Amino acid sequence: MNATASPESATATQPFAGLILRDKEPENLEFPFATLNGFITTNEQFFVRSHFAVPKLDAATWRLKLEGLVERPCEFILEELLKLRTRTVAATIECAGNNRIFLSPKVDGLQWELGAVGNAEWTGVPLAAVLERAGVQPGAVEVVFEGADSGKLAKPPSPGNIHYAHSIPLAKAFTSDVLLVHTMNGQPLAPSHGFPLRAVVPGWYGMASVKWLQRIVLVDRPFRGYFKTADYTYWEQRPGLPMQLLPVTENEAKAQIARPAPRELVPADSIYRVHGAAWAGEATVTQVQVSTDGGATWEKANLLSTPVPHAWQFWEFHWRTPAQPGRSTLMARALDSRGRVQPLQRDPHRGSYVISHSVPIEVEVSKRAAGGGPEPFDI
Ligand SMILES: Nc1nc2c(c(=O)[nH]1)N[C@H]1C(S)=C(S)[C@@H](COP(=O)(O)O)O[C@H]1N2
Ligand SMILES: [Mo]
Repeated sequence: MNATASPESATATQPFAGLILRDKEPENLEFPFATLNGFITTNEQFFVRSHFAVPKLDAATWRLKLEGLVERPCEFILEELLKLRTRTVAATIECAGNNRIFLSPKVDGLQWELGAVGNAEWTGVPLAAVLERAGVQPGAVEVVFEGADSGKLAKPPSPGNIHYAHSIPLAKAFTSDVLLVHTMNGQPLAPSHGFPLRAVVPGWYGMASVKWLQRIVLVDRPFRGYFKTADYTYWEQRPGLPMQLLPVTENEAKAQIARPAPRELVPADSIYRVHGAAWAGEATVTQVQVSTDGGATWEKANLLSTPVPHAWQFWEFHWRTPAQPGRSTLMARALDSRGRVQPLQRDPHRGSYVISHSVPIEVEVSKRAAGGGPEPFDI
C-alpha cells in the first residue's frame, strides 16, 4: 500500500493485495500461482480457505482443551504452549478443491484455479508431545481437531450451527511433522490462518489442518462430523470392492505449471523457460514430465533441488516454441516414490474434490510476445 493512501482508500480494506478474491464472506483468497518465485510462500501471499467468519480470539482468554480417551484431560493457555519445545517444518498445504475451475462440466464450490496451494515454514509443538503429556487411553483410534469458528451451512443436509472440525488417525497424529502451529514463516499466525493455534498435517489436503484450534478429542471410532462425511468426500472404485464414499485424506501426486500462465502470450520460435512446482503428499516426487502437444508426447523436466519431505519441489523445462503462431497446450505430470503417475484424465466419480489430474494449460504462441521466459527464481 502506498504511504499516502488514506485509511478509507480501497487498498486499506484489502489486506491481501495480490491475492485473487474467490469469496468475500467468508473470505477466501487464492495465490496467483503464475507469480510463484520462491520455495516459501509469504504470509501475505498464502491462500485463505475458510468456511465461516474468522473467529475473534483473544490470546489472553483462549484455551486449548484436550479430552476424550486421555488419561489426564487438560487445558492449555497460550503462554504454556509457547514455552514447549518447538519443531519447524516446511510443508505444502493444498486445498482439496484446488484446480476446480478446470472441471467440465462445472461443479459447485469455490472456483479455484491453480493457487489454492502454498508452502510455508511452520513452527509449533509436535502433537505427539501434547498427546504423550495427556496419556492416550487404549482404544483411541483418532484425534479430532475442533476449530473455534462456527456457523450454519447452506448446503443440505445441514445439522444447524456447527464448528469446523476434522480428524486424523492416531498413527498419523504421532508422526513427528504433525504440529500444533503458532508461528508461520517466523511470524505469529495471522487471524485468517488460525491465530493463535492451528493444526498442520503435512501430506494431507488442507481440510485436516484445522485453524483456530480450541479442542482436541481422542475417540474410539472414526469421527463422522460434517466435514468428514457430508463434505470433503469423494467416490472411489478400489479393486475388488463396490464403489465407496471416502473422506479426503492424503495428497495425490501433482505437478503444476506456474509459467506460462493459462492464456499467456508466448514468443514464437524461441526458448521459453516453463517452470512450476510438484508435490506428492507423504511420498516424494521422483520425476516431472512436460508435454507441449496436449499430452501426445512427454519429456523430462529438471528438478531444481533435493526434495524436502512434505514440501513442494520446483522444476523447469526449456521449451523450444513453435516457429508459427497458434495455440499450444502444455501439461505437466508428476511421478512419485510410491509409483504413482499423475493421471491425464479426471476420474468422474470424484465429484468436486481431489482434482489431481494433469490440467491442460493453453497458451497463444505469438510473434508479438516479448522474448524470453522469466528469470530463474530463488529456490
Ligand atoms: N477451523 C477451520 N480450519 C480450517 C478451515 C476452516 O474453514 N475452519 N478450512 C480448512 C481448509 S479446507 C483448508 S484448505 C485450510 C486452509 O488453510 P489456510 O486458510 O491457512 O490456507 O484450512 C483448513 N482448516
Ligand atoms: Mo480446503
